[in-house]
Amino acid sequence: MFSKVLIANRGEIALRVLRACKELGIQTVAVHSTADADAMHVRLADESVCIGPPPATESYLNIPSIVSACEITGAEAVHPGYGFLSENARFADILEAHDITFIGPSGDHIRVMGDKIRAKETAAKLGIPIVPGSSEGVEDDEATAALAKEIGYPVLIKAAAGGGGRGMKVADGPDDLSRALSTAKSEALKAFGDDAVYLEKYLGHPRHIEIQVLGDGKGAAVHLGERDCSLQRRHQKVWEEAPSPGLNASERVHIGNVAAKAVADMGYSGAGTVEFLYENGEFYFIEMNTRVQVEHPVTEAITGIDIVVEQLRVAAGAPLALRQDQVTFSGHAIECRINAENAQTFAPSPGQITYYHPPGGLGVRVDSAVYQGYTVPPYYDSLIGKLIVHGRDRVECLMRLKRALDEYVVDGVQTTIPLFQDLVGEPAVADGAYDIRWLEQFLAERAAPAS
Ligand code: MV4
Repeated sequence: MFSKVLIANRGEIALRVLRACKELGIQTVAVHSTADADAMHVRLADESVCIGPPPATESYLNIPSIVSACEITGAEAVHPGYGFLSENARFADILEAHDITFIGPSGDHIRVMGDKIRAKETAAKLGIPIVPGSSEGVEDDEATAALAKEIGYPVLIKAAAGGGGRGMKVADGPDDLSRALSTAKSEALKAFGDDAVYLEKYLGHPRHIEIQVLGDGKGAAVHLGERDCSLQRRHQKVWEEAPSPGLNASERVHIGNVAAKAVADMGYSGAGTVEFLYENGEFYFIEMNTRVQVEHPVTEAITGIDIVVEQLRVAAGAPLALRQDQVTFSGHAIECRINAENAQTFAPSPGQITYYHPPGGLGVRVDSAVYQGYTVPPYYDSLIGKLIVHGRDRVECLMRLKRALDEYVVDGVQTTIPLFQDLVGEPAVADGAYDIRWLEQFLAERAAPAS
């Protein structure tokens, strides 16, 4: 095992990784921007290095500064958390060239999955069902129109370098295709510096189902079941749960085994997530994430497996100690992302937390790096905490969630806690009868109620 790990992140995930390191007896190095000098991850780490000014491009995304911080402190490995450099293949390659272990998959696996066309092609070869569509990039020509006609409208144009929903354009019919293609291309060029786009059948009301996987890079892999992340606003997840209220037991076992086998065959190393859209009993691969995700605790709650500890073990060269039959599922878990935002408008609400009281009790976990007196800086994402609740079944989980939300007090900044208090009382949420369209529709109706 490593003796010293540098954590190239901030906020709750930096603390999450730090805790796993402590349990494994690993020394920790925090890095921080000048805006985060008072942050909890800096206080709790064994050592810390200031890596630049507040803008992330000059600090948390500053590769030379982070490599220097490793050399100064003698860190043997870097955990990137999520966001920032976590899916940057060049960063993984640079660390390797410096004999520093990137705690994650190889640069090549990150690169393949970062190109959404190559990701789909790879998934299809590995036996994963994909959304019907183009097998390559498309241009505005007769071949594209013919393919769209064959697949059937509506179709969706997506950026190859995209992901996260940016630059997607729907074409409802043939007259719409040329416009969708050209706007998608110009937006992709602007956002990613790459105008390659591809075409898919548009699914109207799917659920977002993702499978958590762990591979050891030596051909062994397991899945830890699915998470349902259908409740999103502007491509930001709001509420995640496991198991999905929309799947039955045989679908769950089937798609989990498909994902685990693919990851094993790829020789993938570390934690990953295989993302699907699920509609009318069918799964369609859309993307694979090659990092630990924000919502990993819901899987930890129902499996008892510490995903970050497993990432550290595998990165240190240990074979996967888990066999699929040792992964068991118990009960139900829900995560709410608590943001420092206005719960109606979602306007960011940075500032000082003047009073802070997180909830507790049986089945309640709060992953947060804030404390009373802490000032939420305006430079980064507005996540201030994740409330993860576990129950023996979904009904118990919802009861506990409602209670925990009522107990959570954050003064001085606005938070999205009131949104979750509304959501737990909504019949569609209580019944688990939602899809990827439901939340935006709910928020639109709530903002402008029909008279
Ligand atoms: C889709 C889709 C419908 N049909 N692909 C959005 C982000 C990216 N990861 C994939 N996304 C979508 N891809 C096809 N062929 C609808 C979405 C989508 C979505 C997906 C998951 C969760 C929320 C969403 C919100 C809007 C659109």
